[in-house]
Amino acid sequence: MAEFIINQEVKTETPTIEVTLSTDKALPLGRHTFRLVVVDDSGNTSIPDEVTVIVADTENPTAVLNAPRSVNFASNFELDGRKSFDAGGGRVVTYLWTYLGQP
Ligand SMILES: [Ca+2]
Repeated sequence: MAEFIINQEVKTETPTIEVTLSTDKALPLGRHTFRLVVVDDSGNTSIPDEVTVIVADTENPTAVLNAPRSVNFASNFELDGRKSFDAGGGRVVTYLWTYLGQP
């Protein structure tokens, strides 16, 4: 288990390492590159190998629609989607409104 800081090497004697992240220190969405250099028992050092890990938001947002219970005839009113929210590190950016007619 290791908390990674950008450009700060973490040394282990085990061949795997877990990238530990708390919710408040999560990697932001997008591409993140990690590098490995290995050293043999004679002290010879490898050239680096690198991988890019994409942190992706795969969780659907939740729509929350609020509206007044009743409105006067021929009066304007507002539909409010501000309580809609996202999970998975993203944010709601588009609201798609549809009038479905009378039940
Ligand atoms: Ca999401």
